[in-house]
Amino acid sequence: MRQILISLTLGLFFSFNVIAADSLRFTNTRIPEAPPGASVMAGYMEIDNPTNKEIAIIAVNSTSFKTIEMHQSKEIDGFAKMLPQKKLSIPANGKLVLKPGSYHLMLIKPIKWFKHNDKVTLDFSLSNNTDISLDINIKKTRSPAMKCAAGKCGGM
Ligand SMILES: [Cu+2]
Repeated sequence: MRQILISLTLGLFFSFNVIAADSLRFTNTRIPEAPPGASVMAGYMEIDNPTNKEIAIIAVNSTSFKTIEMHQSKEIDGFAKMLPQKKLSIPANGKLVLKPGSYHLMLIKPIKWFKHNDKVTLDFSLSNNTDISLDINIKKTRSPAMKCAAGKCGGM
């Protein structure tokens, strides 16, 4: 009887651990290089949620930037606008793609000029009370650098 109890407890503990480790998965993470002196950079990535519960990103922080906002680019009355988001929700067993012209991270006021192959660390705070840190390399790209509409970046 005692042995059955122990294995039951272990079984529960083990499956709990598996669920806990099974959080958001980030792929194709990239931050395009911006010209020297640029006040903002953009972060793009694909985020998969392999769990059975919706998980939201509720904050993103980094020691490399003054502040990081979550934005959605949208065309409103013919003008491209960036709408600050309080959170980015990734549906259960679903996916959210951060890409130019859509959802993205707005990396505001880099502490220095980050150039090709420099690395920055982003810390994601999730709604399930976990944190995920990602190291992302700056990449020089051929696509034009993202501009803030009319000099406005979110609440700035
Ligand atoms: Cu933006």
